[in-house]
Amino acid sequence: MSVKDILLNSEKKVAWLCDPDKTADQQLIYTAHVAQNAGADMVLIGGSHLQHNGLDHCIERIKSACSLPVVLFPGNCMQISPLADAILFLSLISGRNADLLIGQHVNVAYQLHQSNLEIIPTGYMLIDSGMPTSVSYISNTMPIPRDKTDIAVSTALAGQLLGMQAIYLEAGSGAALTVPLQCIKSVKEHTRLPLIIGGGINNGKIAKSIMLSGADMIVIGNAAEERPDCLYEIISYIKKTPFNAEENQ
Ligand code: 1GP
Repeated sequence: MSVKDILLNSEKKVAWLCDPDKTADQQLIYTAHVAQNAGADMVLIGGSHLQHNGLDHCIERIKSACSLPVVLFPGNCMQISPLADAILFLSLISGRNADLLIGQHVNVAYQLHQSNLEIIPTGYMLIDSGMPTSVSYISNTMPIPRDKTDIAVSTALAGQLLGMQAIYLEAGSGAALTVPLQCIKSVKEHTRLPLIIGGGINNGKIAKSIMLSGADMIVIGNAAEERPDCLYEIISYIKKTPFNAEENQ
């Protein structure tokens, strides 16, 4: 099954986000086992700022430990590896930094075109989480204010009209405040693309409310890095929940 098919199916999905800088080999292999056994749907790999060039090595380790699809989640055009299965080809549509809207993409377009990677054009949107995050600093962009749901909806719609195949609402790695539920609800109501939510999701209760608000997939990074077994708790909470949007009102 392609990654796009997984994103489009009607199930609620969970991705483990692996930061190749922060995960030692043993923990990487352990977390990959846990992700698979807990019922995660895919592994994302990348980050807004990597200090080491360990991407290939990391993907090899993950693939030796689990059979989940590995999807690149690149912070820049250096984070490309042919060993992955797919790439979220992110355009930072909430920002006005031309390099992250189209510039980095031009740098890798030919390489991607020649590769076997499945390409998933994704509208990437930063939502303010109450304090500066690595991704807002590194990208040199301002996130969309938390209460400006109308701007988030218009931005996501613009992404859809431009031909994106998924929308990712990002609060930032380790965010104290996740993407507001009202923002998730409104973007979901007004668009028809798979909706991915990440940043600060660290327990089953939060994960469930985000799913009930309309997320199709949530991304768990920091929490799994600190305590890999939390994936069991979060995923079982989600997979056993009958998702009825009215429950969250
Ligand atoms: C960050 O959305 C991801 O890009 C995941 O965030 O590390 O806070 O889970 P966390």
